[in-house]
Amino acid sequence: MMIRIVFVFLASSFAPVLLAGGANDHGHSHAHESSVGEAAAAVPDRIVEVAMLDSMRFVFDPELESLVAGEVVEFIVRNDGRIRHEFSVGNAEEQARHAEMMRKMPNMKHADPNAVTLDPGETGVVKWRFAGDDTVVFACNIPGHFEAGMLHRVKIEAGAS
Ligand SMILES: [Cu+2]
Repeated sequence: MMIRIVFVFLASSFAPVLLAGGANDHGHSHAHESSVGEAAAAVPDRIVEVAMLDSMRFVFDPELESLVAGEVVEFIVRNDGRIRHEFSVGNAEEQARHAEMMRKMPNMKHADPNAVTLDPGETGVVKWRFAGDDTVVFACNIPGHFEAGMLHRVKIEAGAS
């Protein structure tokens, strides 16, 4: 139910942005179509563990310094802190909108394909197929966390064909 409300909120508030960005090309546009790819059910090309810490850091294992268009990465995310954290995938603009929404509804817990919100000790999975050549922003949008540095940016490289 919560997801549906959020979806409607996103769709109504940001439709002009989506249209301006030309994201609506094949008529199957939805809230999680992004310039950096989409959630994927495919077998992952690689698996990356992500620890979320109260020092407002993501620790990627192995380190995540590059991404290639077309690859599917499964992120196994674990909250090693004592407070709630979130791991979300998006471009800079999407993360800014998401942060704004979180400021309005700070207790919202995500079950969206592009994000997991985890209480201390919890584990979650985000599986994502990267596409395009934008810069991915991995972010925790719990109010104050992004501002404190809880983000990681990686530019998507063109894939070998
Ligand atoms: Cu956080």
